[in-house]
Amino acid sequence: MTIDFYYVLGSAPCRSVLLCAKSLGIELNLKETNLMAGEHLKPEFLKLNYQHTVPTLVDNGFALWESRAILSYLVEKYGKDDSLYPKDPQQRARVNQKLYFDMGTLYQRFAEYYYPALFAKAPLNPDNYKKMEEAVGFLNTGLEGQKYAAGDTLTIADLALVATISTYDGFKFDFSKYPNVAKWYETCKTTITGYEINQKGIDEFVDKFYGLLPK
Ligand SMILES: N[C@@H](CCC(=O)N[C@@H](CS)C(=O)NCC(=O)O)C(=O)O
Repeated sequence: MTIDFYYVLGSAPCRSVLLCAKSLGIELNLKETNLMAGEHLKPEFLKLNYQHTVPTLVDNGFALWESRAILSYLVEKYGKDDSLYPKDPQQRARVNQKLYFDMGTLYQRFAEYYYPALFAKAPLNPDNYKKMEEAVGFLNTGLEGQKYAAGDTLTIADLALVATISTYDGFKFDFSKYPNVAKWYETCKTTITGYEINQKGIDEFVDKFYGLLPK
């Protein structure tokens, strides 16, 4: 059995999948993909993923992209139990809610604030920073009275969210006004199997991009 994994270590969605593989004890056949060199636009990659994004997983011929879909697939296919992605409909709904929040709000707002400056030399828009703060505030409220994002046990929602929150952290977001997020982030760092891989990716992302921000 070979599971090919096309990825960039600095990318948040790729890091969440790497964490999931560590938690499940699955070995991925790592295929680092150089986006700057356009490797994701080559015909052989487009045959796997016409949307040309990383992460892309190819499990014995089955190609899948969209990191959160990959996370749930890996747990359903390879998890020894359902703890990372509970089968109970309401527990699963809570996990899905956080995954959609991560994709559509938390990560999206980071991208809306920073990407125009990083990739199009546009000025930073303070209104969009407020939106990022609001999103972290939502996460903070949701974490009240619980250890992890979707309840008291670690799920794939935490893996996706910690990849995003650590990206905020790499770009020096101040979590002091969000104590539940700060506490949960520390819990994630110490309880997620193989967390170091996420840190390594963040360091790479920050090294490459933080210096490009307008002064
Ligand atoms: N929602 C997607 C986002 C994937 C994504 O946009 N990946 C970026 C790298 S972080 C990429 O591959 N960009 C190249 C492109 O879109 O051509 C996911 O979670 O997998």
